[in-house]
Amino acid sequence: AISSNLGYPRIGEKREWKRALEKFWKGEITEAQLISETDQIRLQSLKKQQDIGVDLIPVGDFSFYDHVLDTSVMFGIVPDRFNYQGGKVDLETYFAIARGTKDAVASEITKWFNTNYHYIVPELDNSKPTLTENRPLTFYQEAKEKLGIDGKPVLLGPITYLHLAKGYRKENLLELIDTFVPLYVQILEELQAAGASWIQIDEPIFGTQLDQSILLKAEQVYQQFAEAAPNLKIILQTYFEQVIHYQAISNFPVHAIGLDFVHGNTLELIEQYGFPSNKVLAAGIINGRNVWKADLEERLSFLESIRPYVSTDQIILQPSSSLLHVPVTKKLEEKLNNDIKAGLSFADEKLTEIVTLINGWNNGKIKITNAIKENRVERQQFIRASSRSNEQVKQALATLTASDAVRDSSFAERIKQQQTKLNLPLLPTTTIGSLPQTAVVRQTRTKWRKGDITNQEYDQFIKENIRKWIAIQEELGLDVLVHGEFERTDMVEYFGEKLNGFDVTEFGWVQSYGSRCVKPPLIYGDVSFNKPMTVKESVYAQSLTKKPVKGMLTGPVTILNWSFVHEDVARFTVQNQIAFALRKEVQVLEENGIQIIQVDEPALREGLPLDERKWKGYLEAAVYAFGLATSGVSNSTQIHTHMCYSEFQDIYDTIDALDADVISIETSRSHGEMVGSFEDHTYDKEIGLGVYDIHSPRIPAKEEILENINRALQNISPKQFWINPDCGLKTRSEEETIQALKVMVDAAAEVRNEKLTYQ
Ligand code: THG
Ligand code: ZN
Repeated sequence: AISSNLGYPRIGEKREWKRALEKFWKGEITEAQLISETDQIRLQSLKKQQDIGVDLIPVGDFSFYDHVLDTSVMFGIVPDRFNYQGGKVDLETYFAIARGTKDAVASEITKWFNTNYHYIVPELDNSKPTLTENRPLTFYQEAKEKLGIDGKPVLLGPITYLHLAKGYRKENLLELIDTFVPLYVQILEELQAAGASWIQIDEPIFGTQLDQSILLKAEQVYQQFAEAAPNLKIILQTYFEQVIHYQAISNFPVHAIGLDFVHGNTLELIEQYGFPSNKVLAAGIINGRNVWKADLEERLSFLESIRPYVSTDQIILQPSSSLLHVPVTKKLEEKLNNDIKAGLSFADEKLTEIVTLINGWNNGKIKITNAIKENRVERQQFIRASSRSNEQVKQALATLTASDAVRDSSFAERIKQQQTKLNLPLLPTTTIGSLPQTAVVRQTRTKWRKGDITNQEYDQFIKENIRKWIAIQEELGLDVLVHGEFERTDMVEYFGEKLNGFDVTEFGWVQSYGSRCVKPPLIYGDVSFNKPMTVKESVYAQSLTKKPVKGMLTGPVTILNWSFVHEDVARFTVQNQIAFALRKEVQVLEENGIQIIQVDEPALREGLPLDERKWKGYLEAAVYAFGLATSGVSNSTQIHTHMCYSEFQDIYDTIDALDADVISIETSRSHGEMVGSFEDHTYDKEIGLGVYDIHSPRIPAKEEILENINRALQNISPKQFWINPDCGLKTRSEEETIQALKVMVDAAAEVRNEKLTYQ
């Protein structure tokens, strides 16, 4: 067996990549400097993989922004508005597509399968694909010349690439695939001529449901690839899920099939249908999506269960997916508790695990090496750490039943009591939660974290911001106010720092989109409520005004989805533990006079499993957890939730089942579509749809907002409708925010008067 990697993080150990990019965008370094800095990061990463002893090292996985965009520009797919004239796409155009210019809006970004990584959606429209550069070849030659690495170029496959693209009609997909085949063929031929031995062609789309016609086409395509470059060992690589059409794919005429043995039940597929004796199995057996140390002895015995179907020399051991989704190395973490650190494994450590497995297994006989013994000792140190277990929480959860996750009364009854208490006008106005985080806010937080200012000074600073913005919101005439979340950076990290069972890292960054990164908290043990997390700020804000101030929490589904969760209990159990802790927070807010509590679930839709057969279980668990978090309050306390733009139709019943009194949905970039979905469904609870796009620095015109409101009111009763902007005000300036909200409040007043007159 040999070892392989599918992709390495781009960002560098200390996010050097991000820093270089952002400096370049600000004009602080030249293009040549950007290139030289990123060359260095890339070569260091290759060198590290070489030193660890990885046999097949991926090349061409590097990107200046996103690998889907890299694929687009390689094929000359550039939207007309960027005035592309043919030939190699320069960096300026590349970044213009990703980030927009003052004359042309950026291409859309969207989530990469079920991960937290976002790619740039290819816009095919009428573009004619051509090969503008052989990217995999460039990177193959670089690694060979500079480091003597016979790398494995990585290429996004045509079936997946075209499924992710937009700007064509579904019925033309098969023909469209044919127009790309000659370009792929040229890439493969040139790689073969340059002496490459392997190529990894990524097709994660095979983890989703596909039509028979696509599968047949895909088989023909790979037949053409194999014929074009017979000496190139093609690995058809899938990941993130067990493949749905295993029988079809395992017979594709390629050298190797890459399968994810961590997510889904791939072993069962092999046991049922076998594995072709003329192919190599690239087995993803180390989790590429999580940060916990694998149990290597368990992995070895897992390999033994694959052995009846594949001979030892027919196997490649590798992570389940690219390591893009995990941080680079744990070696920099100096503040973490030792027991927790012992249980961690980031990208470098995962590659070491693979090499250790190879040494322990290679000749087909399991040999317990020193490295495997060490793995056992360190894992036990983590597993047995006393801080991980909380019997009280386990017992409390064990006694819960379905009725613990539902409100006391129906919505019809609750809303009457809430109206009496809140006395809100028709079409109430509010915002989603965060208010502008100025440079001063961010600098002050950094100073506080470094210990340059005291807790008291920091608290005082946050209070001043809250006071300032409560006054602004009153002045604007908003009906339901927010405290502004000045105390929070990333919302998940904020809760992660405060709940038991969580910890946060110093350098555990992963790329989210472009140069933007997130630092997911670690959930290392049973989760429980420690002390109030948001009460101080909410209560202070409420003390300044007679209008209701919303309490602001992040929901259990989102906290789970955006964290690295340990693997020894089921995810849904951890989700319920988080929900149970939030339930306590919700109750404490209520006890302290907060009458409206918003529990956001922006990640609910994006966490849907790739395999539709798993949707039902996922959604039922989500509804239960949300209910557990929010049902502990009296009827007269109003529960809100918020979701970011999502293909709402897919989860309509779930949104209804969450039973939130009010939901707000980010919509303004697709207002018509979203509103239209209310024609087909009756929704009886209250709802706010973003009435202007906060992502644009332009102040919206009143007419524009009126149009959005009136369009919504064609399908939604004014008695149910709330008026709010989209989420994300924290990224806007104070000036812009105030001006835009003023227009929104004006527009709301105008519609309100009309409706009252006609009633
Ligand atoms: N939190 C978490 N995950 C998320 C989001 C989130 N995943 C999906 C979505 N939101 C991703 N969106 C963003 C938006 C902004 C940033 C990252 C992801 C961002 N990050 C700063 C950066 O990279 O400069 C981090 C700065 C810092 O704290 O040092 O701007 O909201 N968990
Ligand atoms: Zn949102």
